[in-house]
Amino acid sequence: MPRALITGITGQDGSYLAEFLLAKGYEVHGIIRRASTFNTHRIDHIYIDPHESNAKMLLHYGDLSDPGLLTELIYNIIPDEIYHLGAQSHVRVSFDMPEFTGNITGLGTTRILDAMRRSGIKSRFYQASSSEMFGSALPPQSETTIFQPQSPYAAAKLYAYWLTVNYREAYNLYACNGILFNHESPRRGEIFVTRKITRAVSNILSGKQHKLFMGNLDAKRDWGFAPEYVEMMYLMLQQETADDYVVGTSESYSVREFINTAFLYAGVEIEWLGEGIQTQGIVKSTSEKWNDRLQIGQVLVEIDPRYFRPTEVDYLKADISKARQKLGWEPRITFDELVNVMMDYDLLQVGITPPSKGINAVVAKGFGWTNHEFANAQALKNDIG
Ligand code: NAP
Ligand code: F7E
Repeated sequence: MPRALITGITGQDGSYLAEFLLAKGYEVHGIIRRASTFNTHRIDHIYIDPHESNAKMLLHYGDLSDPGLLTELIYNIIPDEIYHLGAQSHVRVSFDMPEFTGNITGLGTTRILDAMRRSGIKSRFYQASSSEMFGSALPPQSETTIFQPQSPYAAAKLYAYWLTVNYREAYNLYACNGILFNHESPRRGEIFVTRKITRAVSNILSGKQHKLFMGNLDAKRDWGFAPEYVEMMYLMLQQETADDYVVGTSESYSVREFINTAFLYAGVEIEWLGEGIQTQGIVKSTSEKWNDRLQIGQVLVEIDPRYFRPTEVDYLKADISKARQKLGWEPRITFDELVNVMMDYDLLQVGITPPSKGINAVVAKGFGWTNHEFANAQALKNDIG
C-alpha cells in the first residue's frame, strides 16, 4: 500500500488531497498543529479512530518550525510521497507577519527537503508553489516567465521554489514544483476573497450581515476548483522524471466580476456607482423572493482601504500548455460553476435552499470522490439540522 505524508492536511487542499489519496488506496499520514480549539473540521468526516483496523489516515502533531520533529516523522513514516502544503498562506497577512511567513512558508520547505537528504529516504516531494511568485509579470504566465514577487508571501514561496529546484539538481531528489494559480471551493478559508464574498452574499440574504466591505475590486485572478488541482499534485509525482508545472484554467476574472456572479446566482443584480474608495455596489434588481429583504438602490458593497495591499498583484492568467501536453491537464469546472458550487454550500449554511446548479455540475463532472462535507460542518448541521 503506497504511503503519503501531507503537511497542511487540515487546510483546503490538504483535506481534498487526503480524501483523494485514501480513495486511491493510500495510507495517509498528516501533520497537524496543536491548537487550543480543534482545527480538524475539514478532515473530521474522513477520520477513523486509529484503533480500528480500517484506519488509513494517521495524524501526527508537528510544526514546520521544528526541524528535529520533521526529520523524525519522515524517518519513522518512510513515505513514498511527501506533499508539502503547509504554509502561512495568506498574502495580506504576510505583510503583517513577514518574518513568520519567511520562517514557515519559506524555511519550512528547506527543513523537509533537508530531512529527506539527511535521512536518505527516497520520497517523492511536491512543493506547493504559487502563481503569486509571478507578481507583476505580465499575463499569461508560464513555467518560463520571470518571477517578480510582490509580497513577503510570494518572496517566501519563491525561496522555497528555488530550494526545491536546487535539491533536485544537487542531490538528485525527485522534487516537483506545482505552480498553482488560485483554486477555491466550499472549503476555502473564510478570509480569502472568494469565500469572503460567497459567505457575505449568503449572510446578507439571510439578514445576518448588512454590507460587504472589500479591497481592490479590479484585481484579476485565474480561479479554478481545488479538488481538480489536488489531482494534478498527485499526477506530478507519478511521472518518470520530476519537473515543475503551471496549473490554472487560462481564464481570468476580476474580483468585481466574482461579486456580480455570486449575487446574480442568488437572484440579485448589482450595479456599480462611483470610483476608487467611493465605489459602491447597489441593488439594481432582485428576484421576487428577496422583495421583503432588499430594496432597489440599497448599498450592499463598499470599499474599506484596510483590505488594500501595500503592493498588489494585478493580473494573473495561466499559460497551461506544458501541463496540457505532459500531464493531460484540462480544467473541467468553469468559473460560473465554481461560483455556483461555493454559493450553494454557503446558502445551505445559513439555511437558504440553494439553486444547486453548482452542486449538480460538480457531481456530473466526476468529483464523486469528495462529498464536500466541508469547513464548518458542525455549523451547517446546527443551522439546517
Ligand atoms: P490553507 O487552507 O491556508 O492551509 C494551510 C495549511 O498549513 C493548514 O493545514 C495549516 O494548519 C498549515 N500550517 C500553517 N502553518 C503551519 C505550521 N507552522 N506548521 C504546520 N502546519 C502549518 O492553504 P491551502 O489553500 O490549502 O493551500 C495549500 C498550499 O498551497 C499552501 O502552501 C498555499 O500557500 C499553497 N497555494 C495555495 C493556492 C490556493 O489558491 N489555494 C495556490 C497556490 C499555492 P492549520 O489548519 O492548523 O492552520
Ligand atoms: O485575494 C483582492 C486581493 O486573498 C485575491 C492564496 O491562496 O492565491 C491566494 O492569494 C485578490 C487580491 O488570494 C479583498 O487584493 C479585494 O488581489 O483571495 P485572495 P491571493 O492573494 O490571490 C495564491 C495563488 C496563493 O498562493 C495564496 O496562498 O482579491 N481583494 N478585496 C481581496 N482579498 C481579500 N482576501 N479580501 C478582500 O476583502
